[in-house]
Amino acid sequence: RETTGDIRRGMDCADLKQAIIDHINFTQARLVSQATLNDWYMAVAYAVRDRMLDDWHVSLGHLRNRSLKIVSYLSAEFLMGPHLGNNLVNLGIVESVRRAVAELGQNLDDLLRQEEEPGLGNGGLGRLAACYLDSLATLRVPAIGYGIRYEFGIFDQEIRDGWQVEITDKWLRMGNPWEICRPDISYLVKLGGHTEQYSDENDCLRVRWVPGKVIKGVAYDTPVAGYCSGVTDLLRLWKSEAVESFNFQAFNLGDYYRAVDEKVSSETISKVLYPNDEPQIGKQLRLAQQYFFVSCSLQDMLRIQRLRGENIGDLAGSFAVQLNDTHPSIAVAELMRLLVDEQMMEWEPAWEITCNVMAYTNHTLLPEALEKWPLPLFSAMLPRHLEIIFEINRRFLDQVRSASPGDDGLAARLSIIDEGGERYVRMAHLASVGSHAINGVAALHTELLKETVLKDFHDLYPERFHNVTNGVTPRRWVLLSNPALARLISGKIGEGWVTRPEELRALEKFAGQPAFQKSWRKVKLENKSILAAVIRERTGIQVDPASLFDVLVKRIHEYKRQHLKVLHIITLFNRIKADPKSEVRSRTFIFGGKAAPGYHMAKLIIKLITSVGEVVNNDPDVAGRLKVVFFPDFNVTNGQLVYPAADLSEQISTAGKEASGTGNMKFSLNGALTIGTLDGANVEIRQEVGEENFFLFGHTAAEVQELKSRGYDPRSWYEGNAPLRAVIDRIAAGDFSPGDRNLFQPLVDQLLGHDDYLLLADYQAYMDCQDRVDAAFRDRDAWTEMSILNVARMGMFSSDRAIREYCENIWHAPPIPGD
Ligand code: 26R
Repeated sequence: RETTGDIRRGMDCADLKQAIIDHINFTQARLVSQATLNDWYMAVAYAVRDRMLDDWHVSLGHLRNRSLKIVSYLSAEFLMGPHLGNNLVNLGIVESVRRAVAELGQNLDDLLRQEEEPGLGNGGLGRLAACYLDSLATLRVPAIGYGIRYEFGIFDQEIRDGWQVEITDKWLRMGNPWEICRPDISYLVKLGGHTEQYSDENDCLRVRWVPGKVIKGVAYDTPVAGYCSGVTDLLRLWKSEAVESFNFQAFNLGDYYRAVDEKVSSETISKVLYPNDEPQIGKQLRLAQQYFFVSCSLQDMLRIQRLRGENIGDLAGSFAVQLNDTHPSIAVAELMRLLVDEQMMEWEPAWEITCNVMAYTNHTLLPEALEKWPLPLFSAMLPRHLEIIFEINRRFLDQVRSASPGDDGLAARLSIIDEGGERYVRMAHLASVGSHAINGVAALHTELLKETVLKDFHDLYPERFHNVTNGVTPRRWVLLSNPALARLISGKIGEGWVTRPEELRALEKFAGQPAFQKSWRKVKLENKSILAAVIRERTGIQVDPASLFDVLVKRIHEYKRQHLKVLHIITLFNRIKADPKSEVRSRTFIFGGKAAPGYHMAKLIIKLITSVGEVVNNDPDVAGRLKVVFFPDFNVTNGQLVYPAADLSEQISTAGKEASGTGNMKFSLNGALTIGTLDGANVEIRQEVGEENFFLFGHTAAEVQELKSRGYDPRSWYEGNAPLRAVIDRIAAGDFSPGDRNLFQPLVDQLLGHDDYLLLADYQAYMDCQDRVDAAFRDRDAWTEMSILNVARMGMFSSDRAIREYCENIWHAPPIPGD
């Protein structure tokens, strides 16, 4: 058929084909006959992007609509995952593009695999930001995600000799068809130097910041399409560059190489993502990154405010700024600086605006993860901000003291400055003082936040505290990643669940139906076969799709207790070795996740997993009944393969340690049953799906506290439990480390000496619970019914629900009317 001639917008198969060929010829500058797979991918990506632009322009136009509030989501991380598949889903053009591509002799799935995912995040926090952008656009809320365009994202993981090896993530190598560079949208950012006082024309005393260095931030924009919503929001990431003019002096003096050095050091700021899942370290560059993207973003908001024709004084009516953890919390001081030093506003109105604009989300209670910056480092880089923070703190502590006279302990505990020894700026305190709303990310986490880390703030400002339990987008995590399940569900109850997941409840009445159960199992088995093939290809390990797929994928951390899972595996191994004929059910244990490069214990845990796998997988007595797989390079792309193939989801962190978890939601939404502790969002998942459909074990957060306060002694748990002793002794004896029997000694020492995360105390409960899992899996119909009920009752964990709560309770941001 003829094309309609609309090569940029047309949705007919013929239009799409023409558009793709056009991009091969004129964007990739290739003849179709010479085009590589990457050329095809790029051409399809550009053709799809073209089709997002009309909506985008309309949506960007709404940023000027004074009756709409703009959500400004400030995050050092956005773990977006591959764009092409998601955009096809959200635009509703998967099938038409698949056909067009096929008629051009290409396979869409091959092209989808060609995309290198933008891994601009570590894990949960960055992926949450990505799910939230999807929901904001789907719910038609005007929003801008502001962050950093890292040239190198989270490292790629390879496994060599059972150890993790980090490889630089050169994701931009082949170009990025989804971003649009906006050289005209750029801001100057100052660093270092000193401050001076001066009198303005009204004889008012003011402060001027004379920087030691100035860099430039350039906007790179990526469209974020809502699911069939007509709204496309904006992800704006900043790249750091040298300011051309700044070092002209050096250049003129003939110091050409110094000028080039300047350029290199300026570009360093947005060069690489920090693997921040490790205890905070005094990394100067990281503070520079945070300040850099926050300053660009706030300057951009002030520009938009002017474009809207509104006063800077009304900023809080135009923007709701969400601080995704403390990483962007320097925004509190930076907005004060912009308002007071540059907009010449008085302190009090500036402070009122700042507090009304800002809101802060806390994502972790782990003390070692709470950001604090040594004063000398801070003042060397941000001298003016330190003065502003001192002033914020002075006024704040005056209030505290007048409310609780004489309580110096309280003032010291609340102070933004930690003065107990070496002095630090406590970023969580800065964020809490400067925000009108503070929230945790799951019910339990918010309660613990109020009782522990932010207790004094809660006593002071109880009305500021909210809970918003995390959510995940059912578009990427079901429609895109598990199309077979999506089809099965929609065939039964229609497609409304994609935006109204409470409709999944309608599945409940089919949960016991044999024919439906059979189709359900077939989908799961197909997903498992697909994963099995990939496992074979990437690890050489052959696994049986009929076995129970028992999956633990997440960042590697002691608190997440991947090694507790290893203790389980070795326990089963010991049962077999003690009696090769003993009945041990067939299971495939799948691990995945990255360890922070400097976190030695986490890396040793990976080595333990692969080493145990080496022994178990090849043991003649085991005879293939147990298989241990470490799936390398767990990321969004691989997650899309793994979650749909799981039978059992492992959520086994020490109670009180995992703020929420979001992988737990992805698994359950894809029909896996959960074995887990009462931690993070597990608590609410269990409530929703029903306790009879959830495998619970372990000490509660309160019991953990209690145990520790009474003086926890791991050795007594070890000595009192024979199977546990046998497991630990086997590791300590070097049974899994031939040639180096001391390899795992640090791990054994940690467990027997401190066991900070109470593995030994939870060991027996975990084993018993796993035995119940085995028994349950034997009854296939009952298991399938539980699986269906899990999916049917997971509606509340859609990120749409979470975003609605933020909009109503925290941002007061309505959707764009119409449609
Ligand atoms: C030191 C340490 C263990 C550490 C952990 C985590 C350091 C830094 C982090 C990053 C934090 C901020 C983070 O990513 N938190 C995760 O946020 C997710 C989204 O809210 C939660 O689901 C998850 O439970 C939490 O760990």
